[in-house]
Parts: sequence; C-alpha cells; structure tokens
Amino acid sequence: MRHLIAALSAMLFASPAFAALPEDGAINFQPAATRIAERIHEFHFVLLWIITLITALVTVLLVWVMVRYSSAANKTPRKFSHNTTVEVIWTVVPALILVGIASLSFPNLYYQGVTPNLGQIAATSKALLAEGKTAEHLEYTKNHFPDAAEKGFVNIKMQGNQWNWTYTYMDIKDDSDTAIEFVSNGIHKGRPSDKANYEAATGRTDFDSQPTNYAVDYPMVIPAGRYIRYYTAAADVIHSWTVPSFSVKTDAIPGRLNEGWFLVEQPGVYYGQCSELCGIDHAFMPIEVRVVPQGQFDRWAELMKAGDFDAAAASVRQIASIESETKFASTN
Ligand SMILES: [Cu+2]
Repeated sequence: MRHLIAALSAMLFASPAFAALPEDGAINFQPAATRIAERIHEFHFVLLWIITLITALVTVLLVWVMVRYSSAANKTPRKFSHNTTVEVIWTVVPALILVGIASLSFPNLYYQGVTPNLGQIAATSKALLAEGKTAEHLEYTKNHFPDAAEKGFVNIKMQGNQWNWTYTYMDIKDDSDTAIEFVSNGIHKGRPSDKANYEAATGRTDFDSQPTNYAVDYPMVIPAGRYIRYYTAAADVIHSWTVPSFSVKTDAIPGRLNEGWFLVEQPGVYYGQCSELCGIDHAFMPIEVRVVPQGQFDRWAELMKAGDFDAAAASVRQIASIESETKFASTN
C-alpha cells in the first residue's frame, strides 16, 4: 500500500510546477497568469505599435526638414510663421490618437478595478447558453469565469508590516471561530547568518535552491481557478502588494482598505515584492503565492486550522496538477 501511495505521489508530482520569476537578461513581461495580465499585455503591444509608428514618422519628418531646408539646399528661406491647416492637423490628429488609446485603456481599467459581480456572471452565462448564443458565450467566458463564479469568492486580506506580510483568510475559521492568519517572512535578508538561521528554524536544507529575495517561510496559498477577492491594509507605513505575472499591484495604506480581485488558472509558484519604498528592509519583504488545485488547498486549510503551520507549508511545497486533483485529495 505504501508503494502504491509513493507511486501515485510520484505520478501526481511528475509535472514540474510553473514558477513566475524575473530572469537575468530577459526583456518583456513575465508570462501572464491572469486574464487581467493578458489584457494589459495585449494593450501594451498595441501601444508599442502606436509609439513605434509615431517615432518613425517624426524621425522621417526631422530628417526631411534637415535635408530639404538646410541652408545649403534652401538659400533664401520664406518668412511666414503660421499655417492654419497644418496647425489644425497637428492638434486634431494627436487628440484622436489619445481618444483611441483611452477607448482601449478604460475597459481594461474597469475590468481590473471593479470587483466582479459573481451572481451576475453565472446568470449571464446561463442566459446566453439558454438562448443558444454559443459565440457570445465563448466571447463572454474569455473575460468571465462562470464555473468559478458559482463557487463564490475566496476572501483574503494582505496586511503590510515593516517588514513582512500578514495574510488573513476571513472565511476559513478554526474551532474557536478564529480566521486563519499568519505572517509570511522572506528567508533571505542579505545577511551571512540567513542560511544558518533558516536551517535552524525549519530543519530544511533547501536554502540555496530557493530564489534569492523571493522565497518566504509561509507562502500565501490560493486555489487555482477561483475568484480571489483581496483587501490590502498596512500596520505602519505604505506598502504595495505586487505580483507582476498577475498584473496586480495594490497599495497597502495605513487606515484604509483597498480592494481588488484576480483569478489564476494555472497552478504554480508566483513571486512578487513589496513595491512601495517602506523602510530599511523594503527589499526583504517578498511575496510568494502558491496556486494549488482546490483539493490541495483544502488540505492546506485544514492543517492551518489545526495550527500546524509547518505541515501546511510542507503540504504545498510540491504542487499537484489539476488533472490529479481528485486522486490527490483521496490519497492524502
Ligand atoms: Cu513594504
């Protein structure tokens, strides 16, 4: 039986978990892990085309003016200083370009900035299917996730502290009705003693294999394919909860709650850093998000409820694939 479980586990963990990290010498964004990020990347490439064409046009005009109207080619310049037609064109055309850019930008801002109404998403999806509008339904489900909407939000509060993050899962409560809450500390602090401290505290020997200035002791864990609604807050100064591959960056401000949402379909490990200069250890308050299948998330939550943070963190060190989720849940 033990061999069977071992074999099953090996099969479950056969596919390497995806990790979103910056790479040396790379250009461009980290791969998009949310629809929010995909939309922002698409918008970015439209802007890149526009800016490239404008730069090329201006360069051609400049070169043409320099050649055609140099003192050698144009010995007696004319003395006029206004041309109404040209002035109207160079005012109206850039204004139209800006209106065009805004019309592409505002829907993205709205999509990202307004927490979706899940009841409406489920209802709209059902209505489209009932009316047999398959094409519209396909288009709708590019930006909305009816299956996830049916399951509701996973609510998480991220609180920035000098210098770590506190994560609170308001809806997941233990027997004494206390929500799961834990502090997530970076394991690298730029000190020679970091490795020894880490090994002494955790009994683990994987310090060197973890990404420098990105790995934490207790990562944030979320289920794949679920709507995450988050709130950011701060205990002391302004921090910013940022994960580039999610295209999520929300300031954490003392005295107020900021709200946002995201949904990650692909299980994996996603890294970010505090992105608001917050004091001497600003560089050492990383964000590590482990996105796991629902079954693995539920098991993590059970361990957290029982107060066994180390076992919970160990249970998400390897990430099951979506296909193996059912098997995972039943063998553990
Ligand atoms: Cu900070």
